[in-house]
Amino acid sequence: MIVQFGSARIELVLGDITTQRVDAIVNAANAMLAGGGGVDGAIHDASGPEVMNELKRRYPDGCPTGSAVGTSAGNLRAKYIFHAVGPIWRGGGNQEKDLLESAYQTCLSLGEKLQCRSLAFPSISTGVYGYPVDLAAETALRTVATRLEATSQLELVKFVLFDQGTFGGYARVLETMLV
Ligand code: AR6
Repeated sequence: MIVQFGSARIELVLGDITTQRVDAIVNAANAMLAGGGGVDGAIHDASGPEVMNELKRRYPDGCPTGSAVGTSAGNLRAKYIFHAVGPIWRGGGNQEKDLLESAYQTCLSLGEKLQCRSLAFPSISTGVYGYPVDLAAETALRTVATRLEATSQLELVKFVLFDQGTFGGYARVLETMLV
């Protein structure tokens, strides 16, 4: 599913983010930048150990929730990895929405600063961190679409969704944004 926003497009893909051909791949990391399971584990496995070494060297204090930091991409086809820290879902009354939006905004800013033309996001926070997919999709897609419509040299933002349920959740939200 591909939708145009301004001069850029948002594409939803069912698949594995580590194999995407884009300028930057976004990781769903934790605040310690310590690696883990899910998409974080897959990205570190595929990129190789130099990415973790770079994280430890450049960001020894980790990264606050709602922000992101950039590294090189090791063995991946991308130029950069943006390690974004989404919020843990605690019922919705603990600034989860603002923190999730801020994680996406930081990645978009990094992409613009590094003159990326294409970015790939996973569904940040909806795995181990428990954020409901429909709510996360709403925030993710609206944040990206608004930014693309306003000012951006980005040409393509892909959401690479790992399972059919997550893909369906994002597709339903994107459809509501067409009208
Ligand atoms: N490509 C794309 N999406 C993937 C992949 C992949 N290869 N593998 C899993 N996903 P999660 P979170 C999906 O748990 O909720 C880690 O341990 C997955 O199905 O990876 O932000 C970190 O170190 C789900 O839809 O991230 C943190 O401690 C989505 O990616 C914590 O988990 C996000 O699930 C972060 O939790």
